[in-house]
Amino acid sequence: CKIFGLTLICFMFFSLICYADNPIVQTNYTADPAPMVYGDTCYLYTSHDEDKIINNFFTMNDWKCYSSKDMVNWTDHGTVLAYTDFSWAKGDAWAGQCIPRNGKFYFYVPLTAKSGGTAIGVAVSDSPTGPFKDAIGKPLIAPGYGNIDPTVFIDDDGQAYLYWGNPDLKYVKLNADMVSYSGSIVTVPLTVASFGARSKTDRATSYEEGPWFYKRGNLYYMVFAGGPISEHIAYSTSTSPTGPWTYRGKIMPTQGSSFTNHAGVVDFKGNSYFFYHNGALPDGGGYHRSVCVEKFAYNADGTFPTINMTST
Ligand code: FUB
Repeated sequence: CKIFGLTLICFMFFSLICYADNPIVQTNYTADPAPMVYGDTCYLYTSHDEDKIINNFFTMNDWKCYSSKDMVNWTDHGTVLAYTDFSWAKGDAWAGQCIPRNGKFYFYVPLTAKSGGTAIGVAVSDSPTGPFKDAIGKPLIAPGYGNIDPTVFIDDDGQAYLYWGNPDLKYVKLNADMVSYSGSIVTVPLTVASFGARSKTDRATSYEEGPWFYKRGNLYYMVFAGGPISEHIAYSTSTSPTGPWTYRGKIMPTQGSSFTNHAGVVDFKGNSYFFYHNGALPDGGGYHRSVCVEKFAYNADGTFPTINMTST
């Protein structure tokens, strides 16, 4: 009985610790969470804010990977890709997303090109934990303006889509090889009906950046960071992977000390999880961010509940 009592107290204690364990990563500043469910594991790819901030801006050189089988205990797989792995890039390892296809793992990442402008590269690996290497030796999306924050999704019919961008939201249809695309780049019409009204006139809608594209049932979701800054997270839905989109409202209000936020959403082992970032670690803030996760349940009609940060 005494042992049982002790066990019960220990269980309650550790349960409390485990579920209060935001930020997920407390050994590095991490941002831009991109969860990927593969088999019985949730992999979490993050960008990485360096400890030393240069010129009061993002100082970001590489991407990290973590994994969990229970959303409580996480394994650190270290750095799995860096801007230096792309011969054509000169820095700015910002928000990426990885996806499995045919036994390989394709990691789409934005970079600043040596020739100038932002571009999207694709790296490939035989393992979700890398090592990843540049798949094509050149940008997948050529250098231009605002080519950041790629999100990738493969539809039930096998067609893969890559969306990205700030201030525009763009997409292409990827070929089955996942390292090339067909057709031209499409710019999504940013209307208030599709992406919500903005409280300032600097942009047409609340869409700012950080799209996260996926499908649940027959509905396509575009979760995104909304402005003006400081960012909140909002979403739109569509019955087609290419829109038109209908604005559905805010998910996570502006909270915490990071002026950006960036979401990733997955279902894993029967539950839904909402990943985001904030400035919750000591010395945290806009250039020292931390990735967090909240378990949530969709409303019966497929809409999101409001999700608040449990640590800021
Ligand atoms: O991490 C750098 C940039 O901040 C990302 O590309 C945006 O989504 C925002 O999180």
